[in-house]
Amino acid sequence: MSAPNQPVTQLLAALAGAIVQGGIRVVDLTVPLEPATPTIQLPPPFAPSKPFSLEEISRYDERGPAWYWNNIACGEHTGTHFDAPIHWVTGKDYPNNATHNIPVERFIGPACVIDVAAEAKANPDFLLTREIVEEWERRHGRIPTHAWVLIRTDWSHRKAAKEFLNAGPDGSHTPGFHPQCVPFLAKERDILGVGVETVGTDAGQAHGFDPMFPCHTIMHGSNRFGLASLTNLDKLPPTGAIVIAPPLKIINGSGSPLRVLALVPA
Ligand code: 23J
Ligand code: MN
Repeated sequence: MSAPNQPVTQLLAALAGAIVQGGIRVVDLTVPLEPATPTIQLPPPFAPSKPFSLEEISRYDERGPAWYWNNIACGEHTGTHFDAPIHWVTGKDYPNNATHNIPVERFIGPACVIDVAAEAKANPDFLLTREIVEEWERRHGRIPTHAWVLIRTDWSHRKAAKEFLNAGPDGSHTPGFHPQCVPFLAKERDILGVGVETVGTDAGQAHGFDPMFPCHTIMHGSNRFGLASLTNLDKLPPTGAIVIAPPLKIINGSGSPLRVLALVPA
């Protein structure tokens, strides 16, 4: 080992102390995983994703007298989950674009929380524009490099799947990103990725946008990530939190359910 970097050693000691003593609050941005956890519903002819399920292996019984455990099943994109660049055809040729080989430092970054809850309440098809992000920057400062940009819509307050998915005969009506906003965030602000409270990073009507599914198409086409079905974004400050979001190390995984934590000044 080389000589320890004294300022960084002190920084990490201070961080550990503040987590233990409460100067830093750890906020859980994860929704509970259960069979009722809503998953994206694609229209035919597209193949569906499995919901979450638990199958008991043993519970202190003849199948295992001293132990309880389960088999689990679900799609990679179930509940609070990570979208890797390889998830979309536009991101398929990047090196290190899957859950097992993305450099791990890219799972951790400063959080910029853009509050559009009032807009999403008034209009379920609300789309975040570049202009709104630039207005946010005038108030809170420029989005730093390698940030997680989290869109607070309060959509996670809709606990029932019907209200959360908000499907009509013409598909889902849930908020998301305007197509012109996504290249701005990915290329002009060099973010790690975006995080949303809805079932996917694209708006419910994004199948009809140009390009279709602009957040998936452009974010993953720029080697960036997505976090979907987040909650508790209303407990985060606009700036100053750190988000930690490492997916499972699935070989060639397109994403995975994960626990997302935010470190917040108390
Ligand atoms: C597959 C196809 C379309 C979409 C998605 C998945 C997601 O939103 C996802 O979970 O990545 S829009
Ligand atoms: Mn996904």
